[in-house]
Amino acid sequence: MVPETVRPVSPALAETSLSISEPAGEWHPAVCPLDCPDTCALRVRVADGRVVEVQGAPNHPVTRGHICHKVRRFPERIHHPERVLYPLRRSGPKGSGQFVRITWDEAYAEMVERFQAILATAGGEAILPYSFYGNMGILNAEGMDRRFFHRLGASRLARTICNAAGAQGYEYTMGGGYGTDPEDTVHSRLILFWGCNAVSTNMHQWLLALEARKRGAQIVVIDVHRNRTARQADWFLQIRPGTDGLLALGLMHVLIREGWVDPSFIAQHTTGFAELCAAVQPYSPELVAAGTGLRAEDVEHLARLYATCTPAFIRIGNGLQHHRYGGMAVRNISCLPALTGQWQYRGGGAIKGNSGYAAWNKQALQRPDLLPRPVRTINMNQLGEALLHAHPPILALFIYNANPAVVAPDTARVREGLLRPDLFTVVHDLFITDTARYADLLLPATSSWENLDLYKSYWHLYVQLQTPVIPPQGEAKSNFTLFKELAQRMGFTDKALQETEEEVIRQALQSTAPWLASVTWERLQAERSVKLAVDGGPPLGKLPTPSGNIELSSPRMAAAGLSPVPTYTAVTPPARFPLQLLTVPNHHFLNSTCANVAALQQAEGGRPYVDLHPDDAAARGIVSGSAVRVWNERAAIRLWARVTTDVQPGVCVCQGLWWDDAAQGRTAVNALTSPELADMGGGATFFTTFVEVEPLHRTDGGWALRDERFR
Ligand SMILES: Nc1nc2c(c(=O)[nH]1)N[C@H]1C(S)=C(S)[C@@H](COP(=O)(O)OP(=O)(O)OC[C@H]3O[C@@H](n4cnc5c(=O)[nH]c(N)nc54)[C@H](O)[C@@H]3O)O[C@H]1N2
Ligand SMILES: Nc1nc2c(c(=O)[nH]1)N[C@H]1C(S)=C(S)[C@@H](COP(=O)(O)OP(=O)(O)OC[C@H]3O[C@@H](n4cnc5c(=O)[nH]c(N)nc54)[C@H](O)[C@@H]3O)O[C@H]1N2
Ligand code: SF4
Ligand SMILES: [Mo]
Repeated sequence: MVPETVRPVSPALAETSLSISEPAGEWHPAVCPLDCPDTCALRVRVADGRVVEVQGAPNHPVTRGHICHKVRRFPERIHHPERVLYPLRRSGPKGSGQFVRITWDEAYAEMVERFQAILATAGGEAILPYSFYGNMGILNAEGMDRRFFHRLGASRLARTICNAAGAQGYEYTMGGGYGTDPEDTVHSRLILFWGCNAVSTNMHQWLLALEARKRGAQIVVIDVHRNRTARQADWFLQIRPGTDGLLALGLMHVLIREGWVDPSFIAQHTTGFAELCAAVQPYSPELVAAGTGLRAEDVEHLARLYATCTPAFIRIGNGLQHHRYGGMAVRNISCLPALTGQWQYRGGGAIKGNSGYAAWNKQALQRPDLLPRPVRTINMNQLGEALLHAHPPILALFIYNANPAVVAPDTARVREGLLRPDLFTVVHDLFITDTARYADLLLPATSSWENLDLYKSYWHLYVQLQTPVIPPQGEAKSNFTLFKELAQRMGFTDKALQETEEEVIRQALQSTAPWLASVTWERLQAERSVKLAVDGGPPLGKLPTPSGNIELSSPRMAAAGLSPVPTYTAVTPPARFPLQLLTVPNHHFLNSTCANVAALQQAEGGRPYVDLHPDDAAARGIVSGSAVRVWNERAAIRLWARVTTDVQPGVCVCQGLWWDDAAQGRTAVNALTSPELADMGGGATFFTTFVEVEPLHRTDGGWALRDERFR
């Protein structure tokens, strides 16, 4: 199949670099498809049908020619020798990764037969789609796939693994994903990176902060470990994990006590200020210091900075909400800009996520009306439990855009579920990931640059169009094409399952959201990147909260059984597992994507490390560079120790979602993480995980791993 349109780059994004000899090939505009807030505008050079070079689009107002190492290395990923190029059927035991090549006809026939048998005997709910945002394009991540599974009557999936708790916490206050225009943050005078490792995870926000710093801004980082961002901050506050909600209460306490609030903004744009004042009254800096591990004077000083450096901007990261009470932590922080009226100033305010503005017409895009009857919803954070114990049982699992055997919490249980002999598992991916190893059918996926798609960012305010720059590799198919063809084979005749990419995009753009008014198919074709019509940030007075205002006290929270005003709940480690394990993203992978690119593995030190404080290491006889066993009630895994004061006593940090490595006897770190749900939104609590660590010694029989003691 030849892509619909393979066009050279438009002049606006092309701006050829001044190299002495012109490199071979043609530049094409592209969009970074990864689940990263920056959603960069790219230009990619294609020579002899292969992507050979990737650069940031020089003229894009946010990308401005800069991109990360991961995506510079994308040619290696796209043309990786291990890419899956043909449909495969399992030929060995589940999990073995042994497959034989089959045709698409055979693959479709098998899926149709299995799905129809399940529909006839158990009903559609016995089929579960499992997907996330391996590719952020709406057609491939939440378009034709959703239509297909709705029509099938499959169980629905609550896609909660990333930001569900924090997004809900923010939503209670602000009504949705409405924050500051990041381009305005060059005007900020104080930038707080709060649980956000922007240097690695949101590099253009970091570049904007550097520009603000040149104009006099201060950069403050609040994090549990000295990450790459903290190293470059003007002030780094090292906080105990999961205590951010308490710090926010302390800041509000000081702001209100000192009268450092904006009464007219509060009166005009908020509700519940009196209730908030009563709620924060007990949280003195001394009390907050005791819980957060900070000093009382630091709490006072931060409050003073926040009150006096206007505009002040808070980048609320994802890290602080991957905790048991992560929803409330974000809820508390999201009240701060309202107290000092920061939303009035260009460069003031906060960003948790900006997805609210590009509000596609979701009904038109995903067509939930195709569901033949109401069905259950399964929380993706509890995939293991669902595969092992759901009633009625899940008989077929269809995984795409995701790698749950590595990224989901409690992967030992996920894998136990994937081993079920009676489970029919289809995986659609570009690689034989750890998840794909368990597939009965493994289908080859195109990379995003082989497809047409539409992208928004959950941080900046541009909507971008991708047209294919290379043809589908091998026999790979996009998610869009796969589900459309599968629908046809299933005998579904609905028009919604036959539409073209352009038709679906046009429908998604038929939205009542005013910010999308500027975005049309025609403009996207001509300009590639179109800015949303956001005028000065959140729609104050017309927020989609019940009152239309910023809700400092939220009746909806009370109705949901939560405290209507900011509050804090402490979590204490169990005596048996005294170390809190934070398994955070690393610099060179994107979740588990890119973890199979050798150069990027090397850049991360070649293997996964666990950072331990010298006191914790000494107490356990652990030295830097040695193999250690990290375990809890769920699993035991091997990692390598790095002894460093970048972490606090009682905390260990392991960066990056590495795949299994049989040679090193290593399993993915999520075997250890908690499948408990957060306080809000059914969110994940990866970081409320407690472990013990001990040295591992090489024995004649290999590494001594004594799992059986603890299982
Ligand atoms: N290089 C790279 N970039 C990425 C990703 C990646 O894997 N690699 N992943 C992408 C995705 S899907 C997402 S959601 C974003 C996530 O990116 P961020 O929003 O930056 O969130 P995290 O990296 O999960 O965590 C950020 C920081 O929070 C800290 N943290 C953990 N617990 C706490 C706490 O209790 N309090 C405080 N204050 N800090 C805490 C962690 O130590 C970490 O340094 O990044 C995206 N970009
Ligand atoms: N311990 C711990 N676990 C975490 C996190 C953490 O911080 N700590 N972070 C969590 C977060 S924030 C997130 S968002 C999740 C991310 O979890 P996932 O969304 O599962 O992310 P990836 O690991 O990047 O896996 C995406 C997969 O999609 C595939 N893919 C890419 N493009 C396409 C396509 O067009 N079609 C198909 N069919 N497949 C495609 C890729 O090859 C890759 O295997 O992980 C979560 N897991
Ligand atoms: S991963 Fe993020 S920073 Fe890197 S190119 Fe993609 S959008 Fe840009
Ligand atoms: Mo995420």
